[in-house]
Amino acid sequence: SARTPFIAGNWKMNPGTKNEAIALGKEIASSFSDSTPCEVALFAPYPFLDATVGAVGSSGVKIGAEMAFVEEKGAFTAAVSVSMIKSLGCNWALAGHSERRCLFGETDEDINKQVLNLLNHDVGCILCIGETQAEYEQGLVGPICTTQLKKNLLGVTAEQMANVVIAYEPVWAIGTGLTCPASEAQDVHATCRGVLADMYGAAIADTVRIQYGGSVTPETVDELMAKPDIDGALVGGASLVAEKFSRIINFKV
Ligand code: G2H
Repeated sequence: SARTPFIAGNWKMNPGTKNEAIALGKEIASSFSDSTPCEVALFAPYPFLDATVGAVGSSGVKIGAEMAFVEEKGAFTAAVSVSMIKSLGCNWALAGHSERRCLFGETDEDINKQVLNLLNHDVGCILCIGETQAEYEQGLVGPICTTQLKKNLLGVTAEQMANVVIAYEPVWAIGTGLTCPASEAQDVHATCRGVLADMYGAAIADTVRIQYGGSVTPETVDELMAKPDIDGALVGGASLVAEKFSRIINFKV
């Protein structure tokens, strides 16, 4: 396809110190070259965003926030706005990661507001969707992904979809070492692309990158990336080990 693959690291509440973030950012940036077959971004904790932007320098690796609050400024203790992260040189953010949904109670409506706010600030958005283990066992993968896409993208224009990437992350595969088999992930990605086609038309749906996330490793990335509707990966644990993440971004097709 004409879609440029996109692989991102989600550091979550790691690494532990600014110096570790700098070292990891530098090492990852040094493995990104003209022959790297994808766009690369790292999502870092707020206190380390500035230093990580500096660490990757002019390598071309993009740095983003793991979420951005929907208000512009004011009395919102501990919250961080899109304009704040933009002022650090970050033009990407995640929205709707399952940990935000499950552990912090973010609703589909909250996530929809975050997505719209990012796009209205011209910041790229990786919208994370995916079913829980219980939903998976009940055969609800298609309906859950469809509902999340429709609710979370409500009001997003066709033009704004150029700044949207979808990450399909089955919650039961996150941090568990259980990777969703590539063929199963491919089926879900095709379903998601069909939903996007219903919403925006086939031509736009064909341009949207859909990443797979959930225990991606150097051992599983090549097979995933060979699938026609898998356009990248959102990598947690393995993005904290430079050697592993370097191999993942330099996947072999
Ligand atoms: C899923 C993923 C990154 P991990 O959350 O977003 O994490 O690769 O550790 O399963």
